Amino acid sequence: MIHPQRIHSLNTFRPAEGCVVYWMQRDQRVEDNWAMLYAREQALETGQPVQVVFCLVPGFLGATIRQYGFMLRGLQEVERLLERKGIPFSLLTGQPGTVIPGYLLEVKAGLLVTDFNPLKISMQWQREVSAAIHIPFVEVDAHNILPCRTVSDKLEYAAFTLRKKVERQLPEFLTDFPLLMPQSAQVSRHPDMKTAWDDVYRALKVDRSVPEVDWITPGETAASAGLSDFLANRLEGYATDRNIPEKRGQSDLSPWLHFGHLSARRVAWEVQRSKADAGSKMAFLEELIVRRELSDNFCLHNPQYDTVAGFQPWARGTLDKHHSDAREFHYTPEQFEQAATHDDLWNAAQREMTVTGKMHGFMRMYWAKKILEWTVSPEEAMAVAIYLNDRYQLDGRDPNGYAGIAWAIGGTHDRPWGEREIFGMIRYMNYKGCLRKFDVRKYISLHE
Ligand code: FAD
Ligand code: FO1
Repeated sequence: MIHPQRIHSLNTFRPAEGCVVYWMQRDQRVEDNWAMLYAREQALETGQPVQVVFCLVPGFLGATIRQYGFMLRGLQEVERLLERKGIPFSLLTGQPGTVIPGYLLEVKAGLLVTDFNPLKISMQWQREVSAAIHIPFVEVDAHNILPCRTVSDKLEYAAFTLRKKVERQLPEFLTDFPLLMPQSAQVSRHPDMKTAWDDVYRALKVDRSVPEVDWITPGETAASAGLSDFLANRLEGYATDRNIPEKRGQSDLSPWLHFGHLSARRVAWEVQRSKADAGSKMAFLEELIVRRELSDNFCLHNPQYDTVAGFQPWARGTLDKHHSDAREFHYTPEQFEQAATHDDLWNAAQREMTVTGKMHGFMRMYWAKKILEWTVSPEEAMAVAIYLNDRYQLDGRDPNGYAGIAWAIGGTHDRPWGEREIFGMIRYMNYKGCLRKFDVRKYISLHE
């Protein structure tokens, strides 16, 4: 049932007696989750119970209460939905390398399953846990439609090289999900065994100066409703509307995709079957499948994905050549953060992000490219863009963000363009270009 190419063994221990534990990280949902289905399947095969654990790590990549609040409410629903399936859920707090091994001993686990995440921090957690356990440890790619480790075995330079591989393999992987089989309530959990979510929320050591947002509800039930709303109202016309920042032409699915409340495969499955115009379906699937999976490929095969060192040689060369070009404007991280530049369009995009937690996709390109233009070096530009993106975006701290910022500032997955000041041959974008493309005044008025 689970495609073998989704499964990646992290050690060579043979299965031992004991329960199956799914250490949930990136794919924070019960249904449509290949890692959950694999853990359940292994439990059925060995006649053992399965249970789920999530390790709450304070200070994850600079996340604030905006992201942790969203995530914790989504996890509360995970616990509720698992309860209905007779599958226990436990929330641990601390560094995974410290708390997971002890937990596995306590519950006498015989197999540990986790989901796939190409970010360095998650790979580090995986290594630390792996070094401290003596039971089989298996990673399942529950995030990508085509498993990242096998759709390509190398760093892809552009969408077109990955697209060919995606098109060839898609039919094999874009299959439907089976429902998660309930298990007879193992340990009928004592009510006070349930997670004290309010206490967890209050006790969490996290920056609370970035307010939570209320335009989107976390969790897999709300995500599924959000998908239906997009399919019914915004997929038609997506091909043209998605690049008009003053319109709500995008799906607004990224926060749920980032936290795994929604499976990309579910989205692709429903989009393929929708009656919307073919151009919009194709444009959307290109973003959802090729662009998104290209980001995972970028982070898996290029550990320097968040630095200038991760740029292609041609890009590093051209930016070096223009390293000391005069900058007409220069802003400090605080001025950027307060949307205090000379550019009213850039300021509006920054405010959209700080207020709503989600900047329009088209504006993210302009936003990041101007940071390159108004800082003293590409190194400073990367640091400022990643800091602001991951502090304010609900969908931040994601491979899509590191790939998107590297695209904008370092031409990753792009080609060389005509050479100019500061940018060298990195694609340039400017205010005049925006005026030609959309109603700048309208967009600015929406984000005063
Ligand atoms: P839609 O247009 O509805 O697209 C649907 C889905 O397709 C998205 O949720 C996403 O999973 C995928 N997708 C769309 N565009 C891209 C893209 N360019 N690259 C990769 N996947 C894509 N995306 C994030 O998830 N987190 C980030 O932190 C992030 N930072 C970015 C920073 C910059 C500088 C740039 C240029 C892009 C960034 N993106 C990021 C990619 C993209 O802008 C967002 O995924 C998209 O705007 C999310 O909104 P949506 O779900 O409504 O998009
Ligand atoms: N993953 C965890 O396993 N534990 C956490 O405490 C955690 C916090 C967190 C906060 C913000 C955020 O955007 C992501 C967070 N993640 C956490 C990771 C997330 O679920 C994904 O694994 C990564 O963002 C990779 O996409």
